[in-house]
Amino acid sequence: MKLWVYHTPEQVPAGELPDWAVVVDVLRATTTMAVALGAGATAVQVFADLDELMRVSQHWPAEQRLRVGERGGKVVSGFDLGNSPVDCTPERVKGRRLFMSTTNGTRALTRVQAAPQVLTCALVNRQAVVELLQKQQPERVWVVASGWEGAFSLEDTVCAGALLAGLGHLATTGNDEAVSALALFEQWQGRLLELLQRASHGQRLLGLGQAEDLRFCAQLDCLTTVPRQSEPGVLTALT
Ligand code: 3SL
Repeated sequence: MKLWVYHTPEQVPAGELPDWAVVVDVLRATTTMAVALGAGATAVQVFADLDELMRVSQHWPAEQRLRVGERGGKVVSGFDLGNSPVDCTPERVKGRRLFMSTTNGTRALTRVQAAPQVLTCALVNRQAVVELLQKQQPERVWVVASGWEGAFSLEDTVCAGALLAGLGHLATTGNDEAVSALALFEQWQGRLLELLQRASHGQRLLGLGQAEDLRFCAQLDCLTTVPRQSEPGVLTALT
């Protein structure tokens, strides 16, 4: 198995696809997806565009849907939730489909949605994703970090490194970004919360009063749910 790491969806090579794509947005979209599906949400449907989300979700029964919208770290006005994993309690999400649009994470998913297999990964479900990769052994895997508006992010890169560390000798690195992601994880693995607090998007979220979200997202391997694309743009739980 060979892993390539891309720091942003824009870096992903045009006109090519891997066997598997693993999308990462530790703060906070892919953490929230793992929590919501683990808590009984029926699916998470992602949209790059808010108007399209409203258009599609209005055909869904109101009691079976939740609209999740985030821009700039804040809840989109009129939406039910704003991409905080701690809001996704079973009481709130069980039996419902989440219609979700976030600044970067949902865009990264849209970029690779044509790949034969698409998963999402965060620190919280890293080991579950490692185990799935160990079992299925795809040849070419792209780890696509969401970054922030086209720029590198520490939190997504450390998660890509955690994935490589978990795979150990089963995976070889396909590009320099993969080598440096592994080095970042090796350097910070005992201080993940501190790294998230230093990251620019971590700082942005702290400024918005989201310290609890950072603590939650910094936990390694505490969930067993793997969100997997079951149809284009729709993720369901693999447990
Ligand atoms: O960029 C994204 O997709 C979001 O996860 C950002 S936030 O953490 O919800 O602000």
